[in-house]
Amino acid sequence: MTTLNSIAGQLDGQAIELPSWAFGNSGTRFKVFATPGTPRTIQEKLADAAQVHGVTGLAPKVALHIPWDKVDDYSALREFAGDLGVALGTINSNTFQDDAYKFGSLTHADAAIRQQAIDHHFECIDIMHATGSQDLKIWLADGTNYPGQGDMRGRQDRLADSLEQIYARLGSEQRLVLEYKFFEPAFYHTDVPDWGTSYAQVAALGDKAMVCLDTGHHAPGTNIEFIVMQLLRLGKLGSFDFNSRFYADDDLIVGAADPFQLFRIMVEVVRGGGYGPANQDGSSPVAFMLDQCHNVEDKIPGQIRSVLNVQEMTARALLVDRAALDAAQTAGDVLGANGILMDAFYTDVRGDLAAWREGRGLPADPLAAYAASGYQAQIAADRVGGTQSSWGA
Ligand code: PSV
Ligand code: MN
Ligand code: MN
Repeated sequence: MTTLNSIAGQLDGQAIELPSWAFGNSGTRFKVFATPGTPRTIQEKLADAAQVHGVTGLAPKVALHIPWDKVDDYSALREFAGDLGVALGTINSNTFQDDAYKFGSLTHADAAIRQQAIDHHFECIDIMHATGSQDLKIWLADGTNYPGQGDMRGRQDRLADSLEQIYARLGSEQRLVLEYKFFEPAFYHTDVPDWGTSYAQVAALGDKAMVCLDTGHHAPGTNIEFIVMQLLRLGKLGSFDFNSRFYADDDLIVGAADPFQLFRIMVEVVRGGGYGPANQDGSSPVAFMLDQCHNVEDKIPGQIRSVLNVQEMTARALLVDRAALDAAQTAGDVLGANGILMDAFYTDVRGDLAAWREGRGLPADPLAAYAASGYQAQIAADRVGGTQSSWGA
């Protein structure tokens, strides 16, 4: 049996990017609950994200959503983040909140609106140069609600053309990741509904275009780890948006709804070479990001819980005795092979990870350390007045 000691080194350097929007108020279409201390600016969101990194050592980057996190000077924002001990990460474009995009953005039949959406992505690439970000993440709300409403083929062709123009603007170190989602906000057809469509679109672009897999964007019962395996096999898994779901795109804390699924995903990530330091040819490994909203729980502890969940399942995945598993699989030992996987899954790594943290100057219990820090009371007292930032604001 592999012990945590033998894989501890592989946990060093694990980085899970936090979404800036997880720190703002969010809710459902019924109610957005205000929480005392909610950031009013992107600078305050960065300060909160730095708290998560400070107690876990796992979250050195923060993803921005444009225009939610729009500022005048991105180089200054980069410096501000650096002073807090974090860096700016993925830039997320947003073509889902303007009236102009009611019938689509990069797929729109009207050339002027399509150009507006392309120009927005050019602006995002300019921002990436200033922030030092590697990835431009594109998620499109494009789709239709009724059969016959749009020409699905024409929309796919226009999407390919739009992406080609955006791709051509990328710097040599920059990547484009295309996120898929099977439904919502469109309910009849979505223009990038599945990994196959995303793969087909990015494969036509080139090496710097990859697929983004959001764990909440699949139909119930989908074998997500199979998709992870296939995309890694094809060299096209660029990034994860981690979260968990019970029903639709719930955006709950990763690993909360189905820890076993997170484990199975991480097993395939490790198996497929998607985990670890940058590849020797300089290409990046898979980027791990959270895409969550905290509707009723405190946001900073919610993010701390999330990155710890990812670390725990990564550790358990690294504990899988690969040689024994290969042998059992080859021998057709069905229950033996399954037992080897389950042994790793059922290993409680929490005590060992607390020791791992202490060995690196981090608190053994990050949630307790955050609670004891007084930060939550401080921001609740300080951040009065102004407009609390919320999802989409
Ligand atoms: C869409 O549901 C999505 O997962 C995309 O990643 C967006 O950018 C994000 O949510 C916004 O929260
Ligand atoms: Mn997402
Ligand atoms: Mn989503």
